[in-house]
Amino acid sequence: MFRLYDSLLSGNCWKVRILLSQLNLEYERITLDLVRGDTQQPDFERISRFSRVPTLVLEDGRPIVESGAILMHLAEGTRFLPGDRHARTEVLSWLFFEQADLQKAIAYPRVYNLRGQASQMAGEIAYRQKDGYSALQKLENWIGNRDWLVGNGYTIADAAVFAYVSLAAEGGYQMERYPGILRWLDDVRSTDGWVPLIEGTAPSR
Ligand SMILES: N[C@@H](CCC(=O)N[C@@H](CS)C(=O)NCC(=O)O)C(=O)O
Repeated sequence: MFRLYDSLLSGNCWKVRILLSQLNLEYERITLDLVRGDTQQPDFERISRFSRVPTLVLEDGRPIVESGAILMHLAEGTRFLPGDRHARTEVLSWLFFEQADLQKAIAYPRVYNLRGQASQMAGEIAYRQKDGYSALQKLENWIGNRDWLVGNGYTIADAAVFAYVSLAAEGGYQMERYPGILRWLDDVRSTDGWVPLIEGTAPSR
């Protein structure tokens, strides 16, 4: 069975759990406490070379780090990753764009808000949001006249970009500016096997 090291509120971990569920794969879930410093413990550092979650341990014991790499590995040979070379490369483009332009721009303001540090970190939040709004506008321009990010169906590109973009309001982003994104987020939530960030809760909007 796969083993997934994750944390409760991480969007990077959530995208992996969404795909594991959509592929109907069983896995052991080990939820680390980041505030307590679980990722810095020597036992975990031996498993995860970047000392971060998500880390997926395969059935043969080999670990995979980086959420995008985990998604690529799990989706290989399934309908969630196209076989066509150009389409696969388009999927990769979205995985890179999500990590470079969206993820931190959303995650940092979100964490400051969740930890009640919004006023203390106002300058940093504004700096991150400037980049984040620019990336969200690029996403809106693309998805505003398409159903899915790549080709005609849902792929891991959608799962990867969905996670943090759907949490952007928690980072103080005014998402009503982006009707195309909001429609697409709902479409992702409606895909078979989709799971919420926290089990048993309604999707947050
Ligand atoms: N690029 C990485 C980012 C992973 C990441 O930032 N993980 C955070 C939680 S979202 C983490 O483990 N932080 C704990 C730490 O850095 O000690 C990915 O996509 O997997």
